[in-house]
Amino acid sequence: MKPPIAIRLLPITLLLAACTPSSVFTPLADVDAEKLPHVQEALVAPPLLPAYDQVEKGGPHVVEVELVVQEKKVKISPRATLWALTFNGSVPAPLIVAHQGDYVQLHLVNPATNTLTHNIDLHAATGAMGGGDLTEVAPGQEATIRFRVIKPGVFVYHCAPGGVMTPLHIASGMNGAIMVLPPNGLTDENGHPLKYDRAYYVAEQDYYLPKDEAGNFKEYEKPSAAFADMLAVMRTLTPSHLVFNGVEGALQNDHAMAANVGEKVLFITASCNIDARFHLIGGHADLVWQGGSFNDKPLTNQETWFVPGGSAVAALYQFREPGNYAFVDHNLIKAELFDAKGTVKVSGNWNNKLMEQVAKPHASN
Ligand SMILES: [Cu+2]
Repeated sequence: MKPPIAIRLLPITLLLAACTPSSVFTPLADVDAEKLPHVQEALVAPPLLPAYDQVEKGGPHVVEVELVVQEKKVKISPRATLWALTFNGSVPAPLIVAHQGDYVQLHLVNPATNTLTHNIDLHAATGAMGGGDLTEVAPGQEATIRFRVIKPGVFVYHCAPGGVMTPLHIASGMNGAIMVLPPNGLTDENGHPLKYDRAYYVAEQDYYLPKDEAGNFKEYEKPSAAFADMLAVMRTLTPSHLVFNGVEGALQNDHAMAANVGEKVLFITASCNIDARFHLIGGHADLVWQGGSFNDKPLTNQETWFVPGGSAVAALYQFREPGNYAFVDHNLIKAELFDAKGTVKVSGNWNNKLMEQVAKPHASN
């Protein structure tokens, strides 16, 4: 006797279910945020990342982070000082790391010594204004939001007080990024688990500093005193400064990023406002998660990767040769006439099988 039709179709149904990829529209398993374990993540200044696990242990969690707004004068080049608006004192602001399905509980503090109202719009958060409306804090106030990170990838965050204040605050340094790893870590272009050896967060920053009649960059008594002049410069869409990680030379010489031959290095590259194109001179991006999504298969062997303003992109490279690698915006006018560049200092043994000097420079016959 034949089994009922429903039972005969069951194996096919199960097979189809197993083969159907989960959709971006499939909600994550429901959890009670009140009952999840909390972990405190101590944020650090870029290009470094806080301590975290690439593969989540016993998740999901509530990842607690604190951002304290600091309005402070920063010398961004030998001739220019800016009233930087910062989260935790650095430009860019710290990179936050969580895993898909976690909650991020963010405590935003605006000390009474500050002069302006600030908030935070997180591109990794879901809901109108990205948390901006829920976190608006005047000097002397603080607020906390908790949001679930439902999409894996890299995302920027920034201050967004509204109107022209938003680009003014972003172009004064008030932006950072979040990396939301898949719970089981990254996967390569073939879908295999991928571990990396170290990671750096590099962001391009555009500034619009006004000059006086003598051609010197102006200084102001407080941040808001600069805004009318800054807006006039911003209207030209021509930055006065373009730098990696906040100030000229932030990632060069003694501040170069370190790596060893053989290591796989993940670069979280970002630009909150202006389009950027990252290039590692003498290397490549073995893998690029273009657009920032870790759900998507990474592109392979990219020479230069594009980072549209208002986004972050992750790229991974395994260094095969030692040396000082220039890491640039390959609009080389931005790299060399401005300072949109850094250095990766790679230690190890040179491999002649990859490149060697066959004849030293000598006079031609
Ligand atoms: Cu702000």
